[in-house]
Amino acid sequence: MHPNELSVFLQTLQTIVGTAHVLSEGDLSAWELDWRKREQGKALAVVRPASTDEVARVVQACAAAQVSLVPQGGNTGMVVGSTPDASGTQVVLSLARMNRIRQLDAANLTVTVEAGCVLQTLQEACEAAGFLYPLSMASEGSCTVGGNLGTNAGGTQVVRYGNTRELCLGLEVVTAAGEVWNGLSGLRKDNTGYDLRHLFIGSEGTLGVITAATMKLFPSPKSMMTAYASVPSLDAAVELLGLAHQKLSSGLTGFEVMGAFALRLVRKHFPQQPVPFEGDDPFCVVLEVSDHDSEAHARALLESLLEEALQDGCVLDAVVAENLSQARALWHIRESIPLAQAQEGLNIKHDISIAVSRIPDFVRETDAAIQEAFPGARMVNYGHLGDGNLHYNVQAPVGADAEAFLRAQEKPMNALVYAQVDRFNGSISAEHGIGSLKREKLAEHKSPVALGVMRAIKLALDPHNLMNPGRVLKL
Ligand code: FAD
Ligand code: 2HG
Ligand code: ZN
Repeated sequence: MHPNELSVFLQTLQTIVGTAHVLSEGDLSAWELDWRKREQGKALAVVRPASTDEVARVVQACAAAQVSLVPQGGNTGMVVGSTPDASGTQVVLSLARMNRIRQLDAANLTVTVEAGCVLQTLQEACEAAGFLYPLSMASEGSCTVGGNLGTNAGGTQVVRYGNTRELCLGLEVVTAAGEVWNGLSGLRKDNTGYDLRHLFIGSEGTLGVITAATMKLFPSPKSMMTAYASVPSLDAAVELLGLAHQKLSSGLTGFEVMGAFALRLVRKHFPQQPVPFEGDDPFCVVLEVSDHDSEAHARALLESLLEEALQDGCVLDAVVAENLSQARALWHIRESIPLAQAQEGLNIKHDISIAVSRIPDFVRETDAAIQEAFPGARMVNYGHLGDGNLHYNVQAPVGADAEAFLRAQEKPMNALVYAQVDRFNGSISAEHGIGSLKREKLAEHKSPVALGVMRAIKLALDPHNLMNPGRVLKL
């Protein structure tokens, strides 16, 4: 853009959102560098609107100047989707100031909230009103409702409540043309043609900007009880999951698995954090039961499940949290794994899903293939076993330079793992999305028919390719 044009464009943005909320100088790395530090981008400007109307006017101004936009929430995404590319020509549209909870409708069991509201803030506000907003993940202190919807985030409660898509009843969206679509109905039944909300959920900012959403609430359970168990194998973990479904039914609200090396990383990088069972059992699980009767009832259910599992041999040892702070500490072990991995150094991630029943075979075969092709590679295998989502991650061999390992081995490692995922009829992105990191892989692993339909939708809604271009799809 010519300097005069640029100055006029920035002035237009300043008129819309206020001078203080158009950042184009100084250290913008908080908006330009992705959480995993995979790519450092360069923004033309960071724009921080405070209302839906301001978002619409910013989008219109960008469209008029043919400037592309990157919607950003908490910038905790894992696939390089929320930061600008390195060209210095993209505007980062930060939704952080749009953080109001607009309405909590107790009778309708819904909450209408702006896109920039931090997930934990929403959880806490709902809890204070006697309701559960169940979406939960380790990034909840910074990720936002808009980012959760943009990525269709999963997290630790999917086994009972589903992912973000299943929690969403309505959206307010600013389209690529800068129009506002108000679809905040809060209806559980509405068969009036195509359900547009599902197009925008999981579209990673490539079709429009989500400015608000109406989300489902649930009555707060009387009690939530957490157990931590070591298991002799992944087969045993799957057996325990089956038993938990049988005995707890919809009371089972969390079921996470953690491999021995993932736990070793937590012990190494967070030595102050106690981790049960010093031995190196191959896997441990965190499981949670929610109960609408009483704490005693929840405890009895969980203890009876664990007794049976110990007798069957699918559990080697187990502890049940005595109180809320112990429960939090057990969950904290699981939630610390991505941070411990980051401390250990750059790593290769595979956020994959496979039918739960086939996960043990997948891991056995793929672990062996990796050890043969990449001797010494360290498997950081953990994740949301309850819904079939593994974080099948890889750390460089001991002593190897992590950056060099990543540069040389990420592509062949991805190829090996994703070929296995295809063989097992799984998905190469269970919950993190595609961003720019997995865009080439999507083209290789998704059916050409599906890709064609996706391209047609993108071009229909964003014909000038200004909404988060280069993410998800290559046009
Ligand atoms: P951002 O990172 O800012 O954006 C993510 C994508 O959404 C981008 O493509 C962006 O353009 C788009 N977007 C953001 N806001 C909007 C909007 N208003 N309208 C349209 N598009 C928008 N993810 C899981 O699914 N499950 C987990 O368990 C989980 N655990 C995590 C743990 C850690 C420690 C970390 C760092 C991340 C984790 N994540 C997890 C990934 C990440 O937190 C989620 O993807 C989260 O939903 C991103 O929210 P955000 O506000 O940070 O979005
Ligand atoms: C989690 O479940 C997140 O902890 C992050 O989805 C996964 O870092 C990862 O690979
Ligand atoms: Zn996850």
